[in-house]
Amino acid sequence: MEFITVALAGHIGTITFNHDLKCNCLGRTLINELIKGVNELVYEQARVIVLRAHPGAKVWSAGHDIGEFPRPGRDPLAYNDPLEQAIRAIQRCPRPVIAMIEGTVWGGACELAFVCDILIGTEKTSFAITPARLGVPYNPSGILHVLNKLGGALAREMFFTAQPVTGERAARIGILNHLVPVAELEDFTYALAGQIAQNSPLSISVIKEQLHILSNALPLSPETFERIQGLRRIVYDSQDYLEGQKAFLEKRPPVFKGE
Ligand code: LCV
Repeated sequence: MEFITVALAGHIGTITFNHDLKCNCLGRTLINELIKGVNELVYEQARVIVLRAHPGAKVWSAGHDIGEFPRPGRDPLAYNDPLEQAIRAIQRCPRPVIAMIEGTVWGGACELAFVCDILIGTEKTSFAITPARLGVPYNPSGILHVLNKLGGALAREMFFTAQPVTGERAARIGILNHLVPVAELEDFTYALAGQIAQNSPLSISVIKEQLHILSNALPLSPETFERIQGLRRIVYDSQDYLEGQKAFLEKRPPVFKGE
């Protein structure tokens, strides 16, 4: 595979992002390989999967590949978008996925990390939720994942400011399960993975699926869903939606006009 590596030691699988040149951004190729790697490890009887970047990585993942945003006027995070497929693959994986996070996490990569079962970080970890910086409306399932993880107050702050939350604060408010020194991150993560691997994989897979079903058991009327979609269309039909991506690719601050 080109943009990830997959390894299995005993019952502990590891998937490592391997696209440092592009800050491990979540493009179609990397995501297809990630999903394939998860399926391979489950087939090979992994009982827990660690999702990580290379040791010393400055960026764990820079989120959706901005160069792959869909054409203007198309839903930027539609159901079959590769990023959405990756998020569902992690949620539906019958094995616990531990996000071992050294480095910064941006945009949709925050959501990908948030749907992992356990998050372990260091003082070099940070999370920045960036749709507002790019002119993107995000999407209902993603907002629900963030709400479930952060609660309303912090979700609003992170969506509206698009500013990073440090690892220390992330641990204090419960985004991270554990904050450990960089030098201890690997040992700590794999020791915890070892504890999981000793337990019943069948019991864990059924408990994980129940947690997933119940955390998404929010009934939405068709009318409510249609209203949300109408609101999102206003944004991805806008000039601001184009400006966000254009500014990033031209390496300049965006100039949003609210239209
Ligand atoms: C493509 C990239 C990216 C990238 N895509 O290094 O949440 S939503 O709704 O917005 C969702 C749709 C989403 O996830 O959108 C993407 C959100 N991500 C971001 O806003 C982060 C964008 N990236 C950055 O702000 C910087 O790259 C960081 C802070 C991650 C790293 O900065 P640093 O100065 O260390 P560069 O910016 O120079 O990036 C190195 C290379 O990676 C590419 C970037 O274009 C550059 O490529 P070139 O060397 O060809 O110029 N890159 C980084 N992020 N998301 N490409």
